[in-house]
Amino acid sequence: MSPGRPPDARVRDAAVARLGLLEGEAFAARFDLVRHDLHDALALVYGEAAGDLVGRVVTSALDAAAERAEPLRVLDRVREVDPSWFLDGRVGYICYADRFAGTLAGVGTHLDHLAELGVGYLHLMPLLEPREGENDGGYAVKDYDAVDPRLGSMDDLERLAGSLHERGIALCVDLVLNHTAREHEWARAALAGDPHHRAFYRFFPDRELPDAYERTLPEVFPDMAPGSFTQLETGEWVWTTFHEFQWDLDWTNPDVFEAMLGVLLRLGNHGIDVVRLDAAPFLGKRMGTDCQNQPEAHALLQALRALTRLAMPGLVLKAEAIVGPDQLLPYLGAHDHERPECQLAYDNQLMVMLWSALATRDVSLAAQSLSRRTPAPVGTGWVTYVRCHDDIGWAVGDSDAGAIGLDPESHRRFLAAFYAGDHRGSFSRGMDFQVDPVSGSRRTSGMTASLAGLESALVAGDEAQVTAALLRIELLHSVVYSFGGIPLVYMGDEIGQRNDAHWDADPAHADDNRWLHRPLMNWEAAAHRHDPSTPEGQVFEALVALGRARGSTDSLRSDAATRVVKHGNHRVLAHVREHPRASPVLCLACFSDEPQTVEPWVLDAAGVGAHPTVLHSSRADRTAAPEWPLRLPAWSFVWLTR
Ligand code: OTU
Repeated sequence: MSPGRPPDARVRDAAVARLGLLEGEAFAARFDLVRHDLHDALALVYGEAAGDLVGRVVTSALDAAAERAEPLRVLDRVREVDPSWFLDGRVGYICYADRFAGTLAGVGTHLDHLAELGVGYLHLMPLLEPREGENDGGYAVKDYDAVDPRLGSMDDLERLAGSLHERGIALCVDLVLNHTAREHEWARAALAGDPHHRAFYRFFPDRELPDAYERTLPEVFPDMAPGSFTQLETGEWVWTTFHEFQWDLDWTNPDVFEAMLGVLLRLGNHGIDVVRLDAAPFLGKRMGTDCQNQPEAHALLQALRALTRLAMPGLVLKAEAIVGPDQLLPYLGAHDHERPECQLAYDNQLMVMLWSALATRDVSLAAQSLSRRTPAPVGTGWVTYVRCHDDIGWAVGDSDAGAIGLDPESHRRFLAAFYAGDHRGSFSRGMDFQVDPVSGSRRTSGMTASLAGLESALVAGDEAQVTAALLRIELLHSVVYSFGGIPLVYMGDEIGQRNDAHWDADPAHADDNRWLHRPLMNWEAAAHRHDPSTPEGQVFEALVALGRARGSTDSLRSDAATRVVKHGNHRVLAHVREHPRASPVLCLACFSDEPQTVEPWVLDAAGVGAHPTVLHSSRADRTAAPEWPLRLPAWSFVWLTR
């Protein structure tokens, strides 16, 4: 198209007729912005069929815009003015609605708890209606248009979103794009032989193609769900990347795109602010590859983004892609072709690096890998976290390890052994997850407090170790709160909750030890959160204070710039945060059982002046005017500013 061509008159007329002059013109202007991206992205996947598909999906977007409730349109307006609205100083929180509060209505009764922590972003784990029995923590959805009846109804969800919005809290909900439960009506129709719905999934008459694909497919759950295909009673095979009851959708079928777009737009209109797109890397499959991060997966996400921008510009898409840093950045739209994609993605690398530094008392690997990263594009950002509902995969990059003289494979083995508690001198009480019988690789399950040594210290009644563990928990959060991105607190971590000793009591959970770290919220323990003589009180107070300090300066906003500073002490992680509206903040985190010294020349590199003041510091040391060389107590941190 030539520059200066007038906006598409047909779309404009239709939009003005449906939405009125103001909103219709705005819709047409947005269409003008996204139409090439939309067409090109769809053409990459659907070829010539993309032309007609664009017409149909733009109509769906217009329908969704017309159905959008007024309070949500108000949010859209405000967020179009400030598209980085979610990248401010807010703190995030993740929980399972049922394990946190029984039901969605129950969640609404605990908003004060969240407000105390400064939460402005609430991620509720999968809440759409799952299959009965084993359902992978809700990631096997039977009906995308219904809430799990045990949690409540769609009306309850809308009501909760409304009360959250009144408090300025954005609601994030999961949408599983890659697969449905085999009990979903599409899958049932496919099983019954309906050709339209058979084309929603990937069936194979025999093992020929599955074998060919499996030559290059890694296994996600090698222990509890080996292989990527499942044989049906009819003898044929269906693609199941995860469990046998999770059938992968065939996104090369435009009907799948339209159906899932409908699901996404309806969720947005129920008042969801952020949609977590589960297993995003898996949407495109190509023979001879690992079937992750393929160009089709990106094109599909770009098309979904173009359409949500069109219909509901206030909606944020978050990619759940637990992949290496080089594969990750494209999910935020940093491609050669620069088409906008998701606005948020998980910073898995930071999490792994923190646990690595904690076990080794050495930040060299963290500083090496975190310093060579490309910043997130403007208007996008990370979610940072100490723990989440999944296991920790020991993703240590070969070249980063090599750069500091570590053997990557033995370091990965060390970390898995350390956190499973198999290593002499380990304070951790985690468990191995998915030991791969072929490669021997192991991942780790466990709550933050148990991995950081609080569980072992309390059991041993070792006061000094309890203190050290509490400091380690605070230290880990200090980095997650200050590194850039929305810091996500994982339910229970705010009170130092330990592993669920009875995680395998429910037969549907028994072969998945990720339930070790998916406990019921211990509200009895949480009642002590204001009592500084308890572990609960100490962790909670630490997180409240971190949230407050974070919110006190634009330099700690999620989208402020981050720079890792290399300095003389390999036990202290140093990074600077910078924002044009505020003084820079230098964050120092001491990963050592011994006090550490930091030389004054780090101040020059950081640009915080020769006599910085303390913005916030660890409970281990509340000195207001530090002397140089700076002495940092064991497992402590300090945030310095001009
Ligand atoms: C996600 O994780 C969820 O977080 C898991 O809880 C689900 O079991 C899974 O999807 C299936 O729905 O492989 O080990 O790059 O790492 O999608 C967890 C993304 C997983 C994958 C991720 C997946």
